[in-house]
Amino acid sequence: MTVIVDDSRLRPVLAKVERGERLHREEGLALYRTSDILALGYMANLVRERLHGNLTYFNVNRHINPTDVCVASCRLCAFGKRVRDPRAYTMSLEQVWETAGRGWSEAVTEFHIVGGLHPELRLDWYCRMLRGLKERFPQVHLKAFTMVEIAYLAQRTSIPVHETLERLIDAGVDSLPGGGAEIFSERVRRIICDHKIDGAQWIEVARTAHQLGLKSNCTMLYGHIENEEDRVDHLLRLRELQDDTRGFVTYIPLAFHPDHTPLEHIARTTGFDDLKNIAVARLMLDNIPHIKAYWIMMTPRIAQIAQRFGADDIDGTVVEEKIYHDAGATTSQSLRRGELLRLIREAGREPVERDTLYRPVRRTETAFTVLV
Ligand code: V47
Repeated sequence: MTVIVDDSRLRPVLAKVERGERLHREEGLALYRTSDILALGYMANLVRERLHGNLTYFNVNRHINPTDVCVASCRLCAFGKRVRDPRAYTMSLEQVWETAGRGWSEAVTEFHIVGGLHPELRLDWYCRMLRGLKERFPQVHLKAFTMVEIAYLAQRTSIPVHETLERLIDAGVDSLPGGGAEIFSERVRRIICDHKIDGAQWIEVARTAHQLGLKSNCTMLYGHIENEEDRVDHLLRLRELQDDTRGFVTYIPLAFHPDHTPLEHIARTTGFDDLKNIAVARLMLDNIPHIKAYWIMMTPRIAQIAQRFGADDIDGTVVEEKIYHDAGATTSQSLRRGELLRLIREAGREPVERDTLYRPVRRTETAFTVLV
């Protein structure tokens, strides 16, 4: 087949992709710097279909954000509030458990639980929350707490990170979500999230989690003040850790949403850049199995097209989303399972309902079985 690659800098990259060879820093930069979006899509789709054929994965999940109180005050964020802010909320344990049960009749297979860095909630409170969820919803996978929350809990409790993680695992954490990584460049972090753990610490918490047997996701926040070098370096640091631990399951590029943040003057990302970030990720992260086009963040329309640009996952039903909607997301807060099926089928892909660890799920309206 003749493939037209308009940008001549991409020809040697295409040859490597066809041979299944690892791409390096300079090639990552060339991928980010090109406008030849169709060549990027072609190459990323080649890798995606090699790994996953025609399948696109989704899940039936529910987000729970127990508190928006946060000591970090990151400029990138519209969700976190100071503890004395009258708009701030913190759920009681009963409210967390009640929220978990609210939503669709369709049984969820995953709770995605993240929140702010609350100065008064201790490890013990989180452990009781997890135990209460496991008692009430024993079949549901708990994907809970970013590396940033874990580092903060460990520091507040003066317990090492590995012991903090062991206690959370004992209380019911099954895996970790990918948020909070932002972008590892220290120059950029000083501006967008200066009170957060740095990139090296994020990587070390992830390494410890993986060594304890936990799987996790990983992310990169793009579309603010970072440049192409920052993006490529971020991907390479994730790839390097993955070479060591094999603990990452899915990578999710996250487009910066500026509304109601101190960085409101920054323009929103375009569909072009969103698709480019999916494609470059698929090409550079050769050791991370899945690339997710998070429909809440990139809209269902672009998430559908992303299934031809390197993504093999679209995320799930979500039910209630706060972090992106506080920052101006105009997407709906939830999609029904049937709507996800339609989006995937229209994109010409075969939908597979998965659990958090990508085991296929068989279901009726109100119950499910994970096929192992
Ligand atoms: O941790 C915060 C980022 C993350 C903004 O692991 C912002 O399966 C854009 O991590 N604009 C939350 N991004 C989302 C997230 C996620 C989503 C879906 C699936 C998974 C998974 C993880 O969003 C935060 C932060 O990194 N964020 N504020 C903002 N204004």
